[in-house]
Amino acid sequence: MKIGITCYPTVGGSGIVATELGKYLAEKGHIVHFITSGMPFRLGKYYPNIYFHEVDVTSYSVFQFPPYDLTLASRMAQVAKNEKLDLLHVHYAVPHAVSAYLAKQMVGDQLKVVTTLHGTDITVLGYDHTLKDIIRLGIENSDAVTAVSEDLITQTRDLLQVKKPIELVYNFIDSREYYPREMSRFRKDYAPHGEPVFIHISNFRKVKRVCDVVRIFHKITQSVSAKLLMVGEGPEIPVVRELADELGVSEDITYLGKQEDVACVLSMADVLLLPSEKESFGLAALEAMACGKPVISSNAGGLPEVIQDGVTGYVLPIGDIQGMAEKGILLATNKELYQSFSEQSIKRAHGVFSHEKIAEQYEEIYERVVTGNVCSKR
Ligand code: GMT
Repeated sequence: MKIGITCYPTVGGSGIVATELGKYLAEKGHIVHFITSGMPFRLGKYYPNIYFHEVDVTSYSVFQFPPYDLTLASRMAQVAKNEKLDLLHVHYAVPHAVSAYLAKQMVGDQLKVVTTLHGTDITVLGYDHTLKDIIRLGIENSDAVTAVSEDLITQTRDLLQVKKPIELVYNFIDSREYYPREMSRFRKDYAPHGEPVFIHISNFRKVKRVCDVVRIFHKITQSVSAKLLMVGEGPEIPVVRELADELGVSEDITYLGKQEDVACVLSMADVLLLPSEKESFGLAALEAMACGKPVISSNAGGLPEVIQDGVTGYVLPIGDIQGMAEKGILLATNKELYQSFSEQSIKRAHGVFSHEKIAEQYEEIYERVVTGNVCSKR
């Protein structure tokens, strides 16, 4: 099939999933055209069957704001016509599903549109009355719509009252990349006395409740000597640093910034802390599990669908700092329990969320919309 993919190309779960999906589909013989505002960050080198079309937004003196959505729609239509695309798979309803709808108007109904909802397009923007109707338009006019968790499907229905069937397709990890790596030599730099190492990975936005991470870690260190690795960059970093100073744990925290080789970084740690306020899926949790690292998380959004409470980690109410710290201490001090959680994490991540399995689900959806058999599974 000839597939156009649009996503946000910067670091972020949705961009990662879209790019990895495109790479794997190309490996399977599909022709994949990325139509994005910049080179997706996991697509830096040459891959056969993959093409990149940059959306270069025109600036013109009368425009107060550059018209990204319209430029994207035109570019989608151009690429679809030139390359005879069968479908556009867009990640994020706003504006990508809306631009794809416009592109379809220009190209004709033979161009099919599959929209994947990732989270904040619904759980944050869905509350915005100025955007609600246009998000609904994008969803209702897609030929198929998927969401990355059951929770996100429910939220989309509740917030936007969409009638369109929404299918569940979980996110995935490439099992050939996400597995436990031998990193003990490097781990020593951060935990020289064999201390347990906690890790947090995110874009350090408010919804991630990164200050909870520091508070949980602080409570843990009151019982066990431990270390914390902070991975990623974002607006909350200065706040977090200040809090860590206040609580006297700065010496035990290392900020690694953005990292490309997440599997290696995760392999230097023991437990991932993810106490988010909103998390439609929690790709970082899945990546950690795939590398054998249990996760202590909040029960936000789709996290309980990814982490099996009491088996591959612990899922506690949002803001339960004390409870999360207690579970951290438990995993740091009970070797047998930790071993079992670690093994179960690998088994679940590579079993339920493997790239082969999830890519097949997308291929079935593509096949269905392209051949015209649009009956949905839900
Ligand atoms: O988590 C973020 O802030 C980034 C955002 C994105 O645009 O990539 O993540 C969303 O999509 C990911 C991929 O489906 C999910 O794993 C994240 O849970 C989701 N984030 C939120 O719902 C806050």
